[in-house]
Amino acid sequence: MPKLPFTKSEYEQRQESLLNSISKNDIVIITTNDVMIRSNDVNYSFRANSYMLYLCGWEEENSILLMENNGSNWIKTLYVNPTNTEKEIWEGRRQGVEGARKFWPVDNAKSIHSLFQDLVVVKSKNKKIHINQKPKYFVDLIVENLESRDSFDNFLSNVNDVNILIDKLRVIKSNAEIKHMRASCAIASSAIIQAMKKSYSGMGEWELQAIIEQFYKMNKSQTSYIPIIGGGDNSTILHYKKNNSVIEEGSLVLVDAGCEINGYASDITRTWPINGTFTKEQKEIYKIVLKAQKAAIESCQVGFDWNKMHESSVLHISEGLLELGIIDTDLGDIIGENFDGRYRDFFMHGTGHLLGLDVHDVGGGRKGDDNPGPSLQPGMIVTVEPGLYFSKWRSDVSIPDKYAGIGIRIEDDILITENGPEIITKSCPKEIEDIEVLIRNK
Ligand SMILES: [Mn+2]
Repeated sequence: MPKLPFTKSEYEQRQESLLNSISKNDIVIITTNDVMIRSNDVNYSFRANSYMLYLCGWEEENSILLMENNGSNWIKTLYVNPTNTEKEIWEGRRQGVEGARKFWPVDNAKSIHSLFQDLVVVKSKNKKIHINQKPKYFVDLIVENLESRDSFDNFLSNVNDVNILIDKLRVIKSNAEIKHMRASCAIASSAIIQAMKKSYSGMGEWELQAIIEQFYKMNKSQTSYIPIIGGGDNSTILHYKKNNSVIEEGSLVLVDAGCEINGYASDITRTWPINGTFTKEQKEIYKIVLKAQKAAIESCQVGFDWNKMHESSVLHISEGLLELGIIDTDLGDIIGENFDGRYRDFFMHGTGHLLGLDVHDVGGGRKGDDNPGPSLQPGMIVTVEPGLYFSKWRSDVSIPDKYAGIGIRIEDDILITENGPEIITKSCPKEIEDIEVLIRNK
């Protein structure tokens, strides 16, 4: 019997919460993701769409969840790949219609090949369709059945975006979701500790990546994004992922590497000296980022505006830049009127994001988003990750020589609770002394 990450009743609660805000005359369609080709017959590993995972935990490709009201009840039907011996010999066993109906939190299951005919009926009743996305496999399923020159857009014209309604639910994590998130954070924290312990001057960035990914695999987990392992000047590239350079003696290495448990992501960053001892300059910058990060975490209080954490970290980053003379002007100029001041030369990203089934989880809230975030509520999980980056190669800003090649980011995952912020990645050290002891006493 397949084991789903949540109880049937938890999935049903999520479905009901969504359907409460949908008219009984409408239908909801949740599609999963496309299978993406890597090279000829080789595909990228498939990951189901997060909305599909959230509403029913279905992980197979080429599937649709359709929810329609019959006048008194919402009927939830999963359209899936039917069993097919020939295909299963090559691609692996399928749950098929029977498995989906028996074990998944839906009322009914059908073959994906009958979806089109059912949609024709839906269309004839002129129902509005709320959908999460229109991936290629879904468009193809419809277009290949169209007889005339009718287009997909003509066929499915009465369509509405359902995501924002589900996002409101996904933003607040249930106790069971928090349990998966804690597990994900614990594995990622331990993996980074392993990487710190095995650090030595002259090792390859790829070796640290291998240590971390091995730890994930050994714990039946996987990366939630391509790890960033940047030694020396590579630590200043925000989304560096080549991970193919040697980490020279005296360099810092920035490691941003989260994992995934039952679809739930962790996202953690630590920066450390590869030889186990911070230089004076590395310490100076590290202390600024750490102070900013701690202040931002303190701003993760119930009811606080989302932007407060960014403002807290910007204040400390800016004060630090001023104190070290890296930006030589007044504090107001560095912070800027709308927090768009000169600090952005060296701290170019936001302070955090929501975390959940997606690493950059739904729910918005980041400055500049169309959907201004809600104030922080219990059950939200956010990252807090200020950084400072001084690239050697940049000519658009002036960087003191002694700081060139230093990139530092410190990132923890924070659960918002009535009792204040809870750091769920706290088992991973971030104090200078603790990191040094860990690397030197390996
Ligand atoms: Mn992050």
